[in-house]
Amino acid sequence: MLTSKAVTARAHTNIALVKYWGKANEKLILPKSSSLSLTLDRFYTDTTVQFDSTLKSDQLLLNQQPTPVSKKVESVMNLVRKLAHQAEFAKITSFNHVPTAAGLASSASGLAALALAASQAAGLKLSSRALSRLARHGSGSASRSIYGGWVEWQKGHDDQSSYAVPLKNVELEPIAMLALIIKKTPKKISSRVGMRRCVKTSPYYPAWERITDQNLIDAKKALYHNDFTALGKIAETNAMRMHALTLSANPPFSYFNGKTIQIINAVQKLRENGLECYYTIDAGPNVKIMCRKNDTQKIKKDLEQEIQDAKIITATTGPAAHLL
Ligand code: 2P0
Repeated sequence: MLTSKAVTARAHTNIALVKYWGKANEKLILPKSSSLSLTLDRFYTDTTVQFDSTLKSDQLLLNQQPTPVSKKVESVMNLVRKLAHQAEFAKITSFNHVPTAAGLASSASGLAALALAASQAAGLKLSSRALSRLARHGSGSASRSIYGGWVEWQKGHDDQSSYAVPLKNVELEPIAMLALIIKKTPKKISSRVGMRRCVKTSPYYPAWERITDQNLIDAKKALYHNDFTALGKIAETNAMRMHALTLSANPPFSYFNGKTIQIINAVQKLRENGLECYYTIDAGPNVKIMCRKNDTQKIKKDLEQEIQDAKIITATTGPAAHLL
């Protein structure tokens, strides 16, 4: 047979509240510390993989555009070929249901969807844990997008022991995550390069490792004790301390722009007015705001008044990666 069957998988993106920012092993993508995230319903990637023995290399169509195969995609595909003992290349068709101007990370959903679709198309039936490890080889944060809901990526110490696990029986009340999509400013420094620079040059990195380990313990406690306030405070300080690493790197850099700062101030004002919400920011200028589900409309309305031309998308808990 020249071609395998075509398999399509969907994986959702995730937002880390205790963030991954640094590798202990760059080749295997082992993180310096464990991280914790929520998988989101509104942002996802659909990816179809079909192996074809007539192809001379992997072919990628991303959002209907022929696109060069990135190192991240290549890592996952090569590992699938190794595990399946096969040499065929594949046609990969991927569509990101993440607003293009969003600057929201699509590598988590993209590489998780690829891991599931490619492994299935190659005839492998991997466990969720093995899938999480496979996705990790593409992109660290993709290891968490194999699961729905609250997820912990356990850093481990080698290829076998570094994978994500779903957090079961979480008691936290329903929350929403408002994604504020602000004008896209081109990202000059990728996450991969940015975190490497922080590990190598920020004198605060050892403090980050220490505080992140403690943040993870406390965030899980908050999840199991339904303590929204504690979780929000941890998320906010953890995000700001990650960004303090970029400011203290050499040469220094920042993912913030003016709008980012404006939104941070707006969140502080909302809290002063009695509407409890907390922000978190990844490797880009966009801000995500966490609030109780019941407060969503009020907070959205206030933010729309406060921040001009920001598009706000309300997300909540999303499902595990699955086949379509
Ligand atoms: C996270 N980020 O925990 C952190 C917080 C961005 C800020 O994981 O080099 O694309 O492929 O492992 O996963 C983004 O980095 O990096 C990321 P690689 P990745 O979500």
